[in-house]
Amino acid sequence: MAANKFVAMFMMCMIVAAAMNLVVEAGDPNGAGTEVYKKCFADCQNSCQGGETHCEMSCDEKCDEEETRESRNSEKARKSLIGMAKGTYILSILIVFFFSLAIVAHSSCTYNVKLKTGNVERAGTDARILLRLYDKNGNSIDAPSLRRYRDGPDSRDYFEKGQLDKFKIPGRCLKICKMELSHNNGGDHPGWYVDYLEVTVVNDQTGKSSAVKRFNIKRWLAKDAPPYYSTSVVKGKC
Ligand SMILES: [Ca+2]
Repeated sequence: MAANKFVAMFMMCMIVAAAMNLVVEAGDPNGAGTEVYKKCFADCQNSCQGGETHCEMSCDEKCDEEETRESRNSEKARKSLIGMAKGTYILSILIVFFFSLAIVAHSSCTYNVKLKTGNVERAGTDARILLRLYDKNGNSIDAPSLRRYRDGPDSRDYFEKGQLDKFKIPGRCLKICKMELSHNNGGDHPGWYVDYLEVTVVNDQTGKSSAVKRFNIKRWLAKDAPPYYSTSVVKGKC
């Protein structure tokens, strides 16, 4: 959902910056000058000594100059404000741009793993399970003790006969095409019959989920079981 927040923030920055621009543009550059003229003329007439016509003419001339001067000053201030608003506008766009770059650079994912132990005699194991998920470039997400990433209660007995166990592994975002599953051959009856493993990758920033990637295993990971006599398996082609 972070992407939606990002878009909302971006839109808000654009609106605020545009509004600032509009407010400044809408300001009347002559408004201040006209008020100045009126006040100046009134003051001037009050203090003027001489004939009415003489006073009007001299006050008009004097206040006209003052009005022009004031107009020039307010036009300068207006231009400076427009400059600032445009600066803010560009700055807000730059901030949002670099913020989005940072999000992309630090995108993280959660790997939701479902693991099905086969429904055959002594299929379960208490051995320590290791899972590695690979992308086509050989980059991997490693879970050296899968139980540690359990998506369920600690009290549950994982990797038992016929069970579907769930795990959540955090890591950087990769497109998974291969997996390696193995165990340390520890505990009583360590031999383990694995049915299948499924992975779904969820992007933590966008909340978007990949398609389910399923690896059918259907074999023993055991030192004493044919045909492999091995506690590790690699599945998937990249
Ligand atoms: Ca077993």
